[in-house]
Amino acid sequence: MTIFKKIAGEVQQGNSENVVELVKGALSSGTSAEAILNQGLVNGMTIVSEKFKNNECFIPEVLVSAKAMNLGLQVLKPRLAETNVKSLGKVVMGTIQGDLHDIGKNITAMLLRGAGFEVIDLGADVPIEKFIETARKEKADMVGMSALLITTMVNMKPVIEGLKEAGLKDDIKVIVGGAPVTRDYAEQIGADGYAEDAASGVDVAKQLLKN
Ligand code: B1M
Repeated sequence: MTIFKKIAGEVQQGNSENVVELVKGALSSGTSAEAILNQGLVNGMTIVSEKFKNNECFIPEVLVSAKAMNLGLQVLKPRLAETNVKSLGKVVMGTIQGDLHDIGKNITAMLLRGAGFEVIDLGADVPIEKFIETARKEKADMVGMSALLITTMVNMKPVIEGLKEAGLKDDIKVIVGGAPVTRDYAEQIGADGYAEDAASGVDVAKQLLKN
């Protein structure tokens, strides 16, 4: 079995310690950080994402795999910075103002990271202005908003309007999700993308940011 398959397998199993050891070993034997990332860590997480999408695994498994992948990524980070591996895009993400539900948002953020996006996670109950300010400051390619309450999903539209007023909307795509949000609603408020689950969120983000 190749080192990449081993790493991908340990990510799927959520064995953080083994992932870290294998990544360190691969680096010290001269394997490139980019190959370890894409063929090992990301491959493993992609399989977990697909299984999650098909109901073949559940939230706890996704969370442990994502944690294992993130720990492996921490080992690679200094090397990736040296080799300038290009991210798929910068996403500013959060649960909308008034809403404390962050489990779905966290999974989406983890899968986006796993797929190669840089994610700035603003957390939950994020004020409308904070999305806009951060998107501007960080020169984001995308803003991702999550809402779980019917009473808070209405706060997504002012973010999109605020991005327009700030002259940022032409350069920034907006993706929305969360249980009460629908494709129709996303269109109504002027979002560029909607995803009904976290794994589809990755597909939609890739689609929106492909050049
Ligand atoms: Co609350 N809650 N909750 N809650 N809670 C719901 C959402 C509710 C449906 C329960 C119910 O009544 N049956 C209901 C909302 C009703 C409505 O408006 N439609 C509700 C309510 C009413 C409330 C309170 C008002 C209760 C109260 O205090 N009276 C209160 C509100 C607090 C607030 O936010 N201001 C409240 C509080 C809480 C807890 C704090 C206790 C806790 C949240 C803990 C946390 O998140 N850290 C909680 C929980 C856990 C739930 C339920 C049980 C589970 C939500 C969840 O995490 N689902 C929920 C009932 C239910 O859904 N069965 C409920 C799992 C998660 C993986 O799914 O977040 O949908 P979800 O994410 C999915 C997709 O939607 C998508 O991908 C994810 C995975 O595939 N997705 C995205 C999500 N964001 C995305 C973003 C994307 C793309 C995809 O791109 C940007």
